[in-house]
Amino acid sequence: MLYPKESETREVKDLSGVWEFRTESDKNYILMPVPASFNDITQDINLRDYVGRVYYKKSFFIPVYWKERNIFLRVGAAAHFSEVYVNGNLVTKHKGGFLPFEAEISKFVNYGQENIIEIMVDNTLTWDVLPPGELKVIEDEMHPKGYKVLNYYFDFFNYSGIHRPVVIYTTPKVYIKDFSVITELSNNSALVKYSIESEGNNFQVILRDKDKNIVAENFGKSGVLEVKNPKLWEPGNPYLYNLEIKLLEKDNFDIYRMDIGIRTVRVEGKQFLINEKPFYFKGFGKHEDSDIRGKGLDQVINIKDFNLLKWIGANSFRTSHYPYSEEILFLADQYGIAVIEEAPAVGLNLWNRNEKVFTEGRVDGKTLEHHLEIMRELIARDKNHPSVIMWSVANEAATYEDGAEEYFRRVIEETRRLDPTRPITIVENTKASETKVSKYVDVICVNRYYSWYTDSGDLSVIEYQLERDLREWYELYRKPIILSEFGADAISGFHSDPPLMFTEEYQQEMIKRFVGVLDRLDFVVGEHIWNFADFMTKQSITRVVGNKKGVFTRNRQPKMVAHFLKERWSKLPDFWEK
Ligand code: BDP
Repeated sequence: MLYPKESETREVKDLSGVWEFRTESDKNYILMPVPASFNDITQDINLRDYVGRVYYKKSFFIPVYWKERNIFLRVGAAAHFSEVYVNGNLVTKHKGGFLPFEAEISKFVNYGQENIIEIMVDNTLTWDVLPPGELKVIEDEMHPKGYKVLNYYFDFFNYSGIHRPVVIYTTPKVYIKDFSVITELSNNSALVKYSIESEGNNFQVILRDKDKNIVAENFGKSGVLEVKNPKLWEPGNPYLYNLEIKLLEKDNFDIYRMDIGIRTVRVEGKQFLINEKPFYFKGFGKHEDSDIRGKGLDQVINIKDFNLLKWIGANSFRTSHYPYSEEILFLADQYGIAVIEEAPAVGLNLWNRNEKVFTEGRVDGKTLEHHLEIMRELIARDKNHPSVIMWSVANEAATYEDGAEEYFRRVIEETRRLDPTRPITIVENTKASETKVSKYVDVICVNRYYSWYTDSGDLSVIEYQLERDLREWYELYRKPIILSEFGADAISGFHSDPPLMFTEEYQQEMIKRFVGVLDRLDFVVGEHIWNFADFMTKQSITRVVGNKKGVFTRNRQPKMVAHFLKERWSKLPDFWEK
């Protein structure tokens, strides 16, 4: 699926801005920004914690000359179920809150007149959407009749609404629907293998370098571009070429351009190789989360975040726990930050060994169908980004359950079929001996919270427990390991010596001890700290206005440990033979 981009043959009308908005039971509309989560925009607690359907509405105009074109309406993401109406006609529906969807609306619009778009968004979580949840009616003497709660088992606030831009774009009648590139290296040249999806037949494909010089050209619907002495894309040194695709048909002349990178990724033995060099992941699990905006796209925050990643010496992050916006991936391509891209499969765990998750009525065949569909949509959206170097199919699922094995075998197999070029991982928090799934993946990602959730407050256990644990993983699977989460809540401004939990000293000391172990283990190929910044969660007795494991505050200011990491990561190269 192509990102909507302007060219000589395509126009894009961005409907971002102020929309009208109401909840299902409310007749009156209020003003609401798009993109943004609706939760933190007003002073109304009922809207902040609202569960159910909301309606967004806006008017727009379509010029008469667009009659000669195809007109598409595209929603970048809306959480979690959506229906889109144009002038009262249902034009598309979508399930899942973190991927785009679109519809051709040419036959529903009034040319040269006003049009109305309405988007219904429902944020109720069920067991057949990812991430899952369930609306429970509580029937006991402590609660009034009909009292409901939305239960979900993931640790971030269920921000809702239209989170990414809504755009209208045009194409010629016959047009470039999609394309994919795969890059390979041999000696001093690179092969850029491309294939185009279109009803047209005559194409010209041109690859240009940064100075706009043509470096390769071809004419087929699929083919190979050979680049002599290629400049490679890699973390820290992200060279981008521009790929221009032209559909050369008289009435359907179409042009689409995208910056692409030439690079290879593969796993061998203990190593994660980018361009055949052993890469070491330094970075974070992140969130799309910021004050007031919630999960709404904001390029101010996004560019600040990339500047902070560069400042601290990080070279990668994981899109924990869902696919991030396309805008973020374009920035990752440009800044040279490697991305582990994760499916929104989080909360597939009830944290109670007596309650099965992979069972009929919870994570079952319907969930699997949706998960497979999400992998298809995700790979279709992001296959051409050089920054995306691995897929993560889930975070902390109950992979010790019998039902998890067949479920994830299917998800991983489908992911590999769709994209044989990128390694696959699943992020685990089980014991090495208990998971039934890690044998199917290429890289082991493990989350660990020694001295935090277990032996709380006792930093002295870390070295012993972590080393034993990671060695066991390696012994059993012989695959490279990334410590994909570790960290402690630290409330900015809380200090104590000796270090006590929730202080900046404790967070720093914990992280220091963890990375000390990683340095001794040659099969560990990366360290991702949980989390880049403080973020909002649902309210609970273990969360102090959200999760405070950020190395930066929610307002993107450094805590003490940020300076330690900056120092450490500036000395640790991106590529090294451990
Ligand atoms: C891990 C989860 C992450 C949480 C983190 C924590 O993967 O989403 O926010 O723990 O508890 O289990 O801080």
